[in-house]
Parts: sequence; structure tokens; C-alpha cells
Amino acid sequence: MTQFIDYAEIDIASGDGGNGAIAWRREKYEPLGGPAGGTGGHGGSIYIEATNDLTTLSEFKYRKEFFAQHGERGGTTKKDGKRGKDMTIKVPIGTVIKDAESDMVIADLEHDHDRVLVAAGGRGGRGNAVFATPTMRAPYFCEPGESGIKRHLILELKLLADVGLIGLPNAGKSTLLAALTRAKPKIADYPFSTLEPNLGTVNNPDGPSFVIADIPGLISGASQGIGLGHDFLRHVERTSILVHMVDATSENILADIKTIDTELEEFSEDLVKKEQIIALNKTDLLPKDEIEKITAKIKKAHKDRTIVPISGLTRVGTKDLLTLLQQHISTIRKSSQLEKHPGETEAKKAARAWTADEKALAHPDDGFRVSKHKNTFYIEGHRIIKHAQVVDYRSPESIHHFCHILRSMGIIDELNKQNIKIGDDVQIGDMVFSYGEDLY
Ligand SMILES: Nc1nc2c(ncn2[C@@H]2O[C@H](COP(=O)(O)OP(=O)(O)OP(=O)(O)O)[C@@H](O)[C@H]2O)c(=O)[nH]1
Ligand SMILES: [Mg+2]
Repeated sequence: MTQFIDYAEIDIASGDGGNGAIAWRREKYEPLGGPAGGTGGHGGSIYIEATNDLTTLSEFKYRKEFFAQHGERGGTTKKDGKRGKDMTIKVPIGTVIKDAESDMVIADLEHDHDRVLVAAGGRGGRGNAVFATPTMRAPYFCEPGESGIKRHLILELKLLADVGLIGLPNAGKSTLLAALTRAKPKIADYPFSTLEPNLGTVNNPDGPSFVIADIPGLISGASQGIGLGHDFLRHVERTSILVHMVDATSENILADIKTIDTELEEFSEDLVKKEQIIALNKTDLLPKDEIEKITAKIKKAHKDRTIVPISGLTRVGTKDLLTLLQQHISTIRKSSQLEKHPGETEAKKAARAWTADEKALAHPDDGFRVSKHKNTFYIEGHRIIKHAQVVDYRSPESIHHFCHILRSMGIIDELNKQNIKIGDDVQIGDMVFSYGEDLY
């Protein structure tokens, strides 16, 4: 499977929000100006976007870590801090994004410009200017910015072949791939010589280039997992046309075709409805009138299918087949171009962006843990440590606001549960204080 699926793991982190500021207006003739601390800028978010410009995940071999910018802290003159820049990671169309921890699929980016939020930036903390009210004209506190989100993601690129080669073992699929492309698949006169899919690219200077996938031979029961083909049927699901290879020297050609059709149908209804060209192969082994007879017989049973007599070995007819495939691919590409949201505005594009999964919004701030060692209680937790960092110890109000946060987060309750006594030390980040009566 290795050549079929491109795989990469990356670490991402959205930016932290900037802290709010505590500041006062200082103007001429106004010695006691009001609060002027601005709000911190939001941290940058991380998006992943599909693009036509890439075809592999190989870039991620060299770069595995992606960090969006942090927001800047609030300014002193009611100015808000600068936002951190968002970051967009580009991946090829067909990339599936998974959360590595849970192995859950976050998104399957199937079209050009499909975009998903994978980590939202932290909100900026509010500055003291925001907290001013008629009863509290001089708030001496602000909020810390919210932390960014760190995630470990798996990127998987599913094969996006345009043409799928299907047929019974030994029909000559690999031989045809070698005739049409520069791929060098194993070819042998025994069934199941192909064990894994092979890909080849038709490079066409005058028209679209496209990818052909040669998959292991299918036999009766393949859709139930018999033989090798089953694992690979899901890969041909995304192709836009199938070339059904038939061995012209077989005793019972119509039954051969039926066997493959039945397997496609059992696997998925969509697969059997996909457009098929029948390539009647190995015609070099038969006289001309015989070939015509067989072609007419197949045509009668499958009116809707184009039949092309070929020989993968001597390459008779392979050019005709190639021309048909090129025409089909051109038409498909043109119509998908038309569908590609003509005249779409940026705002609409954003609205079409994928909705975020929960983890992309789960800032790690709210949790906390209290542990005791000797007479000191240690409090761990992103949010509370950040609050501690913005406390101004000279200000009773700032301390009061901090106590309010301790209480509302449930930390005071937890300390009491763990039997804290007045005078015991409490450490939060770099801040140490004695537990006092006012906190009770
Ligand atoms: N005479 C003749 N022999 C062919 C032609 N195409 C393929 N063969 C032979 O048929 C045998 C099987 O060919 P492959 O290309 O390996 O067939 P396949 O469909 O890929 O087979 P699996 O991978 O086993 O499913 C080989 O011995 C080929 O040389 C053809 O057009 N004419
Ligand atoms: Mg083969």
C-alpha cells in the first residue's frame, strides 16, 4: 500500500492571546486620568487548505512543526494589541486530516480551496479600560490572554487516480499501464502478479495529464475479501472512469465481464454505475473477423459501453484508447472547473469553510490541579497561572479580582476540601501568598 497512500505527521500550535493591559490616561491638565489599558490581540489560528498546486505530502518530510503568531499585549492608550497572524497549511486535494491522539477524522478535503480550522487562536485578555463602570472608575486589573491549542495531526493522502484499470487476473492490466505510461509494473503470465496497486501518469503536452491506477486482479468474491482486489476497490471509487480489461482469448467473455460487474456492484452501487470503457485485450492472438464477432457480441450485451479492441503487447489500438480517455478527462475537468464557485467572494468562501471540530476550539486553560507538599499548596493550570501573572500586588482591587477568579473557578473549594489552614502557603506559577481570612 505504501505507494498508494502518502502519509505525514505534524505538530501545530495556534497563537496565545495577548494579555490585557493596566494603564492610566496621562494628559496635560488631567493628572488623574481614567483607565486606558487596552485589550490583548487574539492569537493566530491555524487552518489547513486543499490546493490543486500540490500532489504529494512530501513537503512535510522537511517541515513538521507549525506555529501561528501570538497576539500582542494590550496597549497603554486604550489601544488593542496586534492580532497574531493566522496560518494556512496547504495540502493536496484528497488529504484526510486526523487527530493523532484519538485517530478521529477531522476533515476530508476533497475540493480545491476546501479549508478547515484545526486550532483556533487564543482570545486576547481584556484591559482595565473595559472594566471601568460608574461605581468602579479605576479598575486595577486586567485579563490574561487565552492559551493557544497544541495538536498532533496525521495527514493521509488517498490516491486520486483519474482512471482505474480493472479486470480478472491476467487480463493484461499491468501490460497496458506499462504501454500507456512510464510505470514499470510487474508483468507475468500467472494470476495475481500484481499485489499492490501501481500508478502511472500520462503526460500529455497538448491536453490534460492524468493518473492511471492498475489494481490487482478481481475474482468472484472480491467484494467479500476474496483474492487481493477488495482492499483496493475503495481506491478506484474516486476515479472518474474505469477501463475494464477483458481477455479476448477467454472462452466466455460475457461471463468474465459479469463477474467483474457483480463484484463492483456488491462493493458499491456507485462503483458499478461509473462510466466504463471495455478494452478488449490480446487481440494480437486472434484473426480480425473473430475480433469483430466478439466486439459485436459485447456491444449487444452492453449497449452503453464503448468497446476498444487493443493489444497491450503490440500496442495496436492503445492510441485510440488513450484518445478516448483524454477526451473524457478534459470534459470532466472542464465541468468541475465550471462548478468551482464562479464569482465567489472571500466572505462566501469563508462561509463555505468547514466547520471546526471541538478540539480545534478547546483551549486548554480551564482545568486545574491542586497538590500539597508540606505546608504549601501547589496549583497548576494554564488559566489560573496566567491570571496570576497579570495581578498587580500593589492594588487591593487587582488582588480582589484575582480572589474572585480563584473562587469562581472552584479553586477555593478545592483548597478547603484539602484542608487548607490560614497561614499555609499557596503557590501558583511564580506567585506565592499566604492563605488569609479574606479568602475563606
Ligand atoms: N499476447 C498478448 N499477451 C498479453 C497482452 N497483454 C498482456 N499479455 C500477457 O498476459 C499475461 C498477464 O499480463 P499482466 O499485464 O501481468 O496481467 P494483469 O491483468 O496485470 O494480471 P494480474 O496483475 O495478475 O491481475 C502476461 O504474460 C502478459 O505478457 C496482449 O495484448 N497480448
Ligand atoms: Mg497486474
